[in-house]
Amino acid sequence: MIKFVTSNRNKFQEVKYLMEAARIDVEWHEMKYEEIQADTTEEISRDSCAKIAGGLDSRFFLEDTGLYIDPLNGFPGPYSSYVQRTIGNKGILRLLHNNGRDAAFLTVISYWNGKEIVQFSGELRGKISYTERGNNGFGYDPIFIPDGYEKSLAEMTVPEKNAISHRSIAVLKFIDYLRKEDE
Ligand code: ITT
Repeated sequence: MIKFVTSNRNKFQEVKYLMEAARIDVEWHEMKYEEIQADTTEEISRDSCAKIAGGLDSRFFLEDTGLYIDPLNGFPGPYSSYVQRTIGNKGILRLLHNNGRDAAFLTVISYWNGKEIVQFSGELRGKISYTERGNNGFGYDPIFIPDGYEKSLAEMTVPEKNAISHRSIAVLKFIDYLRKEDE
């Protein structure tokens, strides 16, 4: 069994779907933790993991995700959580108005195996839409259209999002690692 530390039910749902398919038993450790302000998603993810390691008696992982918008020089990136809570998707659309729309999601998983932290990352490139679309998913999903698709992530089901997402790319690398670790 492995614990996933997150306060976000949707993240857990997406990850559980992938791990169950790989026959890995994952348990939701529902917990909100303080995140440092740092320049990269990698640093934030590692710092959070290091702070929690020692407090949990089993192996666990967590992940930090950021939305990086090219015409805003990568903003909100490591501030994605704060920006979603404050100006939200409507605020992002207002900020962009007629600018370019290229963007990427980046997920960095940090896994504490009892001795050290190992990281796995995944990226999804796409475009910020002109309006919010769809009722599925969470966070920035209604304004993100993956490259090669017409639908926003919020117009996709969990399996559709999982077939391409930043989170699933990172999780599949992690699953691969866990398999080798257990050999
Ligand atoms: P944790 O407890 O796991 O930290 P969180 O929701 O605070 O949950 P993050 O800090 O990683 O997670 O997320 C930063 C912001 O990006 C937050 O507002 C999320 O809603 C949003 N976000 C994360 N993953 C996303 C995804 O796959 N699609 C859309 N928005 C996402």
